[in-house]
Amino acid sequence: MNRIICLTLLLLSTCTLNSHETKDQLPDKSFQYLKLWYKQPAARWEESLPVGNGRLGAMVFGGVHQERIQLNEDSMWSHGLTPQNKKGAHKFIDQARKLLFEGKYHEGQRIVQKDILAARVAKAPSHQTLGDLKLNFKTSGNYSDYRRELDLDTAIAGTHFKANNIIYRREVFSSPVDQVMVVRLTADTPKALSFDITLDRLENFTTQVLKPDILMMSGETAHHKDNHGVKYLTLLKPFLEGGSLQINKNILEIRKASTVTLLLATATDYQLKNPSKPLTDDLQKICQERLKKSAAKSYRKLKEAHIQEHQRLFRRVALSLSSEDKARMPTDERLEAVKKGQQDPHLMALYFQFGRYLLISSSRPGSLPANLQGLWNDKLLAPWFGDYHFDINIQMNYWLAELCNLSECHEPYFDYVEALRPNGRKTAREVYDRRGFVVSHRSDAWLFTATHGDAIYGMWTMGAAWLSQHFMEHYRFTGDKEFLEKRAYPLLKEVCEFLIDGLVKEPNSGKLVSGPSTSPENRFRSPSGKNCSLVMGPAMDQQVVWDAFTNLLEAASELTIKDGFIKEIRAALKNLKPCSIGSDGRLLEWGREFKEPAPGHRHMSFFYGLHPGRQYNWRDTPRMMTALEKSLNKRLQHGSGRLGWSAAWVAIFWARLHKPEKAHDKLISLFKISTFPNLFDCYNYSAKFKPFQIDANFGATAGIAEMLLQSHAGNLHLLPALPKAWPRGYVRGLKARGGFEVDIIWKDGKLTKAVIRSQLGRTCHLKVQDFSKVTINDREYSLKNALIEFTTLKDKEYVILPQ
Ligand code: FUC
Repeated sequence: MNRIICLTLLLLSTCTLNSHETKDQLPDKSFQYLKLWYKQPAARWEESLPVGNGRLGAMVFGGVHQERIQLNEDSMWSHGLTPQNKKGAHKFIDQARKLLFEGKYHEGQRIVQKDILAARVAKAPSHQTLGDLKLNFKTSGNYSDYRRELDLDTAIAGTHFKANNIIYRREVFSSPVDQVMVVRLTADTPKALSFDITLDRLENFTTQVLKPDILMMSGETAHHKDNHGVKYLTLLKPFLEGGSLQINKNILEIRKASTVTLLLATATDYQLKNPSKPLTDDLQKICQERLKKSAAKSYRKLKEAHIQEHQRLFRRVALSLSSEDKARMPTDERLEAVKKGQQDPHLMALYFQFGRYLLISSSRPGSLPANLQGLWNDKLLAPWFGDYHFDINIQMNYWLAELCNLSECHEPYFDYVEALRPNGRKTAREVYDRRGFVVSHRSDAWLFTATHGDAIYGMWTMGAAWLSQHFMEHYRFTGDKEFLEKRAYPLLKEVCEFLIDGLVKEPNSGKLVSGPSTSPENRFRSPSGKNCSLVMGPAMDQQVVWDAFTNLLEAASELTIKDGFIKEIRAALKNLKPCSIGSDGRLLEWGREFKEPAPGHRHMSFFYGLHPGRQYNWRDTPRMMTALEKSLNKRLQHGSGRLGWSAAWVAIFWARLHKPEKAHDKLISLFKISTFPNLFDCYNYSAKFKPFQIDANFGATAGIAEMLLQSHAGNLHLLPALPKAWPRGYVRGLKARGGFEVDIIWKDGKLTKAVIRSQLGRTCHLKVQDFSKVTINDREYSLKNALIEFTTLKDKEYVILPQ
């Protein structure tokens, strides 16, 4: 019996993880069950299956007589008008502040709307589909033995079926190594493949054949002849074993081939460093070179390289929440069963790994960050333009990156935030007359930063500070000092410059507050009976400022920087107005008691300090935690947390509040009302048009990780919110702050073993509930208040066994 079979049997019999297996990366048993699969072709886009290499993506339909492969490229952005800075707006800020301090909310908001906020633009640019690759087969009639799947472990979408007694197979993947999409068609009978190949788009494209056998589609993004944006070019070349290829106008006709491999390459003239200056590279040459290099390799080699690179990231984390018996059922049927109330913890594990798969596939070094649809969009005008929203959405896309051991996939986010800075500095100066940099509540590939739109969402300047949090978190997880010094610190500093220049003393308390600002995208009823959205010092602003200042101070201490600016920040932090609790025990979203016209609003911005911040936890701020819990219950009673990302965020709040059942219920409700058959998040299930929005996929993945491991409160907390529905299981390879990689095994709802690999050699503060003693590498330790502290050596492994 070989080693792999031995291991598989061992795992099957014990269902626990052998810690020594982690290092040499032998496949974990759970990986073979990580497939989304279906018994029928996709009838609509939300049933098709995504592949992507960060930049080049596709949705695969798996049709029998026609295969549709809807293509995407991350920089396919139309252009058009973008909001412009309202220069000199700062002259009106004091006036608005005074009115808000005096309780004249409506009047203050009027000034902001008129004199500070720039206008929204009509016909905003959008991320666009790259087009469709269609394979029209010369077949008709019945078929059987159909199966379509997405293997998360290999990142290959496969289809097979039987027709006229012939078994047909297809594989599609987008290679991060060779930068080409590969489509492979085979049949178990020679000469069985006859089909026509077309490449087209909804508009603005030309398809032609470059003789002898390359299909070329090129053009410029635009929408109904407006909004001209990037230029793009796509080449497709088929490689035949047997059979013939003919050209019929813009169609490649393949007849009687035995095996066909299609290679597709695409390029655009977009450049992130300076989007207003398109690249002048020869797009056709770039694509031709990619095709040439890939064609020099065999299909097996292309596939092997692709799988290896995917698994380098994907296999770092394994999760098992139950036996995998349900994996024998098609994914859509399992989802339906969960909707009807059946338990299926493995579907949760599949969903978790799908979230990791989606990040790997839509965000790799060099690509643009995952947008509102990640990378996958079949429209010219995507929902919310497929843009980057900074008041929750893009940040949620990346909450899993560090936790789930995908630090590299965070890179495009960092590049993008840095690319926003030049415009952001201009906005800080021109609009606010302040140092540092600021962004608006949203931007896109064109990097505009002007504060604009309606006060309810637009008058909010915390976006850059929230974005900067990820830079510090990246350092906390990885300990990458060079990143801290060269990238995180300079950015945090500029963010804090903008923030500190905008703090003013509240007349009554003398404490520092930020504003005018909103609590995105909510409103309150002012004492005069009008719905308003602006105050001085809303809870979220105060929490974001606290977070940014403490991040900067921590970074400065790591880098031993002690300059005047650091002193200034420390002093301002001391005098920053803390959030307050209202007469009914809830945290005050607006810093004062108001009637709430939308008590079940989807945004819960004033929970920032609970998550993604780290201001509040049960040990240090129990009063605030109780207040947040009350606020959350009230919000949920009124219907909050139903829409995709909102539900995912609520699940994380419950995890951080250590309420496992409630966190689990929220995840189940996400399955019940907010998940398409292909497991994509359906943002608004009750709307007529139900848009796909990827943030909840990513947010819920982070939520599942937060239920198993937390490290934001200064200790490494094992199983902080383990629900009854997951009585036994294991997770391998989650990451914790301080540079720890963690495996956890549990049974009957209790920890049985953990393995901590110390990557930086830092002291580990471990929290383990339910036990008074543990052994660490065979040495016995007593726990005080469930806590234990032990020193670690870099690259050493620590086995924790509860006694
Ligand atoms: C935010 C949210 C909306 C939506 C949009 C893309 O503005 O308020 O719900 O998710 O982003």
